[in-house]
Amino acid sequence: MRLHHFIKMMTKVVLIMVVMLRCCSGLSMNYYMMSCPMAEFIIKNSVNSALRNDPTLAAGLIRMHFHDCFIEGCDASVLLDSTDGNTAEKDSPANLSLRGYEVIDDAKEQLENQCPGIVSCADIVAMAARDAVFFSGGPVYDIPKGRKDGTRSKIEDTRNLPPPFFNSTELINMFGQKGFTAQEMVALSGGHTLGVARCSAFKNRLKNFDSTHDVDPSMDTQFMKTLAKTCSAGDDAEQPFDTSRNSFDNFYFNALQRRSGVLLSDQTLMADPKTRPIVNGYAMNQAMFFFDFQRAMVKMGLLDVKETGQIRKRMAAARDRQKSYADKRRKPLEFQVWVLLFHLVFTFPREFRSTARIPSHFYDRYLAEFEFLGFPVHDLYRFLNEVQLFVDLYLLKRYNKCFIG
Ligand code: HEM
Ligand SMILES: *[C@@H]1O[C@H](CO)[C@@H](O)[C@H](O)[C@H]1NC(C)=O
Ligand SMILES: CC(=O)N[C@H]1CO[C@H](CO)[C@@H](O)[C@@H]1O
Repeated sequence: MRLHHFIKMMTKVVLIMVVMLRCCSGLSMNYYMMSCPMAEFIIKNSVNSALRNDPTLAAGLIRMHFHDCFIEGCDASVLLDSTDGNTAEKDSPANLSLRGYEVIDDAKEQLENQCPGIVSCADIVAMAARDAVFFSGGPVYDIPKGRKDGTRSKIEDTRNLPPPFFNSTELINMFGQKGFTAQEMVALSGGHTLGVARCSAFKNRLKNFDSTHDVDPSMDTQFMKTLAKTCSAGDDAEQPFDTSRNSFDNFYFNALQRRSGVLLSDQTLMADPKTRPIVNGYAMNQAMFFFDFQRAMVKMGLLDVKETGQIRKRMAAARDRQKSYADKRRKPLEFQVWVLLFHLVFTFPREFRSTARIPSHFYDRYLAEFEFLGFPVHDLYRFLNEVQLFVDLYLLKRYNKCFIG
């Protein structure tokens, strides 16, 4: 009996999940599984709807995560506002073009309604970056959750960010200090497959470059003209890093091969024999870039994470430490049933999936992302009895309307 078999299998999965939850402190893939099972969905939904309106925000979200992690670890300090006598990271010149705060705020607001005080801003930033990568056509990957938010945000700390005029050696050193290999540094630089740089970040390459060259010799002459044209519109004029600024692909590395990298810190990766083979590899093999990028992002997302600390209520204000979150409000059961339903749909064995007539593009796209929800076993049985397990398209559509559309 297939149904019987399925229930038995699911019970096992749930048991394993419950054991996994008990075993580890600190960060984990399933960190919010019990305390805020909708966290992943809510964030993905905020990101997707914002990016559908403005796909250029994907770049902003990814860059935000990078800056957050490189300064004081991934602790959402990048989101803190300046106060009297303290100029925050946000307002440093290096951060002037960080964008996407509103997306994070929107997700946070919804999360506070669902499960107050549970999901940290640092985790939201990390998950939003991951979702932005996927939305733009990049790799899908899971990240550990459980970061806590920091309270320190100082403009001086932004000195830890690499400046656009760094050469390959300096970049390798700087990323090396954070524990990254040259290969990981190149893969992460591939984040520049999205977005733009403003003229102020590269105009030094166009005039009075160094004592022997007026123009950066590592740059293609035709591309030099393109950059010069962009800059004729002023310091804030934007130059896309590659030919597809909203699409996560390996065109950035192809541009470097054509000596058409926008920043000196981009082109130097091709100019330096230490990093050139990596650039060529990624330019030739997008899958390899995706694989390395995704792994390096997970690693970056773990930089100096704080496992003790606070969950900020709002992005801009550090939470009052005295306040207790012991009385975490649980979501209504009905809501959780919907979540479970959704998870079941995507964790169905293949035969069940076809029985349920779920369009295949649906689970192909999402399957990788749905971890099974941990529920006490008796709840699962009750649930299975209640809905009879048959999830038809009608239900799926209703679900979509609530949470995805
Ligand atoms: C290797 C050292 C890096 C340097 C020197 C660097 C520098 C810069 C600079 C100067 C800009 C343009 C800012 C502006 O003019 O407004 C920029 C944009 C950007 N950076 Fe980086 N970056 C580096 C690494 C990274 C990494 C590791 C990521 C993420 C994985 C990243 C993601 C981005 C994105 C997505 C943008 C475009 C932002 C937008 O269009 O709004 N960068 N970067
Ligand atoms: C990179 O920059 C450093 C510091 O400015 C310099 O000493 C070094 O020679 C440069 N390396 C290359 C390969 O240009
Ligand atoms: C948070 C924020 O956006 N800070 C600064 C970033 O850059 C803009 C545009 O220059 C400034 O207006 C912001 O103060």
